[in-house]
Amino acid sequence: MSKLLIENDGAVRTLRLNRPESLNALDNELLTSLGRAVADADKDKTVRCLVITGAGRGFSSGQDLADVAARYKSSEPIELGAHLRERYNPLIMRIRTIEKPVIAAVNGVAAGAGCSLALACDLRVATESATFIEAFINVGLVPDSGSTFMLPRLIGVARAVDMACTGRKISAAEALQIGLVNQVVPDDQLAAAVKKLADKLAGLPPRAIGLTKRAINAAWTADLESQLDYEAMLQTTAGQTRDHREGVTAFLEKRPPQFTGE
Ligand code: LHQ
Repeated sequence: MSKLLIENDGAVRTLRLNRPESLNALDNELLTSLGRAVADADKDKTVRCLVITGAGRGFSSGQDLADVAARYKSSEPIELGAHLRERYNPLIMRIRTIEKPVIAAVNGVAAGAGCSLALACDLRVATESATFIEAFINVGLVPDSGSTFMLPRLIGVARAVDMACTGRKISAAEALQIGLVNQVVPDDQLAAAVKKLADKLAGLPPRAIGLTKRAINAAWTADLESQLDYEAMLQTTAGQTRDHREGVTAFLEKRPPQFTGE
């Protein structure tokens, strides 16, 4: 059985981490497959929205600690930076830069790099029983895979420090309250809620969505003046799409727009 299941439903592609016995711990094979699958979705014009979720009762428990166990049995110094640079960082960059919306459908615990993975997505829909744990501190590590970048931006510095330094478990209800997730739904309604959101996003003009994501990414590190200029530049591009023309024409003709991605 593949460690990553790829499912297509119209223009929505779902990537399902499939190691339920370890709550979808991330081993090298799964990380490689996930990176490839995001790159493939980027190239595939029929995909307009990507969903990342987990099989079984977990979203992802982060780095597979069994997969790296050998290092801890040896007296050699442990070097984790190379592992992050090679496996995690390119994946996180791919998710942030793919010009399509990426939804994390958080079906259970998201811990360590599994939490970072959820944070790297554009939107998070969680079940009522989902939890978020910046588990790194519990094993003597700093948050990685983008958590130190995403967390303070999503929930503010004080809350980010709380999560990162205590490693405490955040419930879905608290995650919603602090802005860590966009939506919380009953456990048995996750698939339906995610489908509704993903179909909505997939029906919107893809180029404008991609450029919006680019603008919001840039805003995190920009000053106002350069961001205003960047918006104007992106708007020049968006303004020249057929979808923009279609959106305005449809509005004036009082009919629903048909966006084609051109
Ligand atoms: C696991 C894991 C797991 C393997 C549960 N690995 N099997 C980057 C670079 C390189 C190295 C280090 O790390 C990093 C970044 C990171 O991600 S560091 C953080 C790594 N993750 C963790 O420390 C989380 C460890 N897991 C837990 O704390 C708990 O399992 C959580 C809170 C996620 C869930 O607790 P429970 O719901 O009580 O489930 P459980 O603990 O009983 O786990 C179920 C099974 O999954 C169990 O296996 P078993 O054979 O006993 O049923 C666990 O051993 C296995 N599992 N996480 N990361």
